[in-house]
Amino acid sequence: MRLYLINPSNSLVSIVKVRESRWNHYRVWKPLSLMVLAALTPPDWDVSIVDENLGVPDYQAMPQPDLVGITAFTSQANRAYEVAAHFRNLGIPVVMGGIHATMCIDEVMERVDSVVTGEAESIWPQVLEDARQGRLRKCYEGGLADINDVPPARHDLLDAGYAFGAIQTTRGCPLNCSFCSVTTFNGARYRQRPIADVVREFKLIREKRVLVVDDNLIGTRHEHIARAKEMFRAIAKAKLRKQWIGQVTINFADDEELLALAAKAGCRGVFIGFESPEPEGLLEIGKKFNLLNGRNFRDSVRRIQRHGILVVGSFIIGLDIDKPGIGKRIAETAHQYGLDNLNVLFLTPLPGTRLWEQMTSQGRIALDTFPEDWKYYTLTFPVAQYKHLSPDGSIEEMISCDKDFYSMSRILRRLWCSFWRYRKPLVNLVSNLSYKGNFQLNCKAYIDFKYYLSSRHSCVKQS
Ligand code: B12
Ligand code: SF4
Repeated sequence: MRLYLINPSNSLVSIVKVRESRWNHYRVWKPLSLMVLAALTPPDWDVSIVDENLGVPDYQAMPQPDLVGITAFTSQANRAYEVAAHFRNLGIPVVMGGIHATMCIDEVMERVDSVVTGEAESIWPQVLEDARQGRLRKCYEGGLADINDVPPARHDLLDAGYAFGAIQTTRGCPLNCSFCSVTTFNGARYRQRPIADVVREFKLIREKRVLVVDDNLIGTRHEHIARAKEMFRAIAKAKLRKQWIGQVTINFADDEELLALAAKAGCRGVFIGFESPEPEGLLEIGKKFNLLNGRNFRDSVRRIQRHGILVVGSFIIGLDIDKPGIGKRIAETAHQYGLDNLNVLFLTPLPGTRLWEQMTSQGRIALDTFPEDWKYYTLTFPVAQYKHLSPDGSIEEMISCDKDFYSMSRILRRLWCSFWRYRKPLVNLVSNLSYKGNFQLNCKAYIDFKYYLSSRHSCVKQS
């Protein structure tokens, strides 16, 4: 039995455009979901993973599979349906799972043979057996997996074309920020994989650099942090010689021992959601956590950097409190905090989130022709109606923010600081150039997006 596991592309996502900006080579990440699914697949299946981010293959020329499994974030849903239609026309059954299939079951069910919701560990072998017997059910519910059942991913299946390997050590997040799907999808309980499993899996990764995909690698409570320390000790002891980056909450900065252990274990960069320069903004999206203990963000960022760890900060444009000028304000705040990189996104109501409920009930979803419009749900387009910012206005804010933070003079200043602080100017240069390159790609995409918006409006007026 031959199985294809497919990660669909979205040409509007700039970070996978390697030809247009070669720095993106460092930002095309492996689809870990499919590597885990492959690991859950019995050995008598011949499994191939197709990552369309590396190029769309000629499916016609490939041997016909017996089953196709597709994963999709919401932004990939359109392409997922195109791929599904291609194989279904050939009479090959298609199963779709992942975050979009879980949040939009009815839409997906109309376009594939079978939908798998939630985490797949407990249910995937059953799906395969049913497919083998030709009795696939319309829907399977995976729910939340027992974290001990997460197998080491099949790192051998995608072993070329990526600068980074990928691994997951925890699932779930208790914070439930209004715009984020993680708490709904992976649950509020923070589940940690056994440390021995993590170390064993790390050893299977061939790449020297690794993305730890956890939404919050260290967790929020005392016992979470204790486990993170234990894991970092074990990774350091195993002498894996990997350099890795991960996502954490700002409390990472509060514990010198934690920082030292992370650095010793190979941590070279962290991604932190600051979300808004204003306390009112954090309250609006339900991220009070960042406000605890009257934190000084600049000091927190410095403490992390002192351990040779780069800090990438994420902010959102489009909150109800955001007024014209927010772009410059974010750039200035990021500069004051001393961030190495800044990643700014538009507030986007993703299906299944509290924000989605709120904006739907207020009639504020601007791009609502689904499934076509899902391709704009990349967080890089203003898809909702923002309180004080028009679509054009919000794009202008984004441009002014990026222009300011990624001006050559600011980049050179950051390089200089990074040289003096932790002797890593090269990593800093690559990441800054990658963001700068994507800013230029995004500007082109905004022009097409504005054209799309105006043609939609004229269609609405005519009808
Ligand atoms: C790593 C990551 C990325 C990587 C992607 C790597 C890759 N190629 O997959 C990068 C950084 C590139 C990325 C980009 C984006 N991401 Co992202 N990302 C994540 C993150 C943190 C982890 C995903 C992961 O690897 N998990 C580990 C695997 C093992 O779990 P899993 O993917 O859930 O897979 C399990 C199940 O879902 C299921 N499953 C999955 N697929 C399939 C398929 C079949 C057939 C079956 C049966 C089962 C199944 O089985 C798996 C095992 O249990 C998630 C958060 C999260 N917790 O999921 C956000 C998340 C998926 N990202 C999100 C978003 C919004 C984006 C972006 C649109 C915007 C952005 N800038 O962040 C872009 C879009 C990229 C695109 N191509 O369109 C949202 C998606 C919400 C949604 N409704 O779409 C999430 C949920 C975070 C959030 N804030 O809500 N992301
Ligand atoms: S944004 Fe981060 S902290 Fe907030 S719910 Fe999502 S994963 Fe948790």
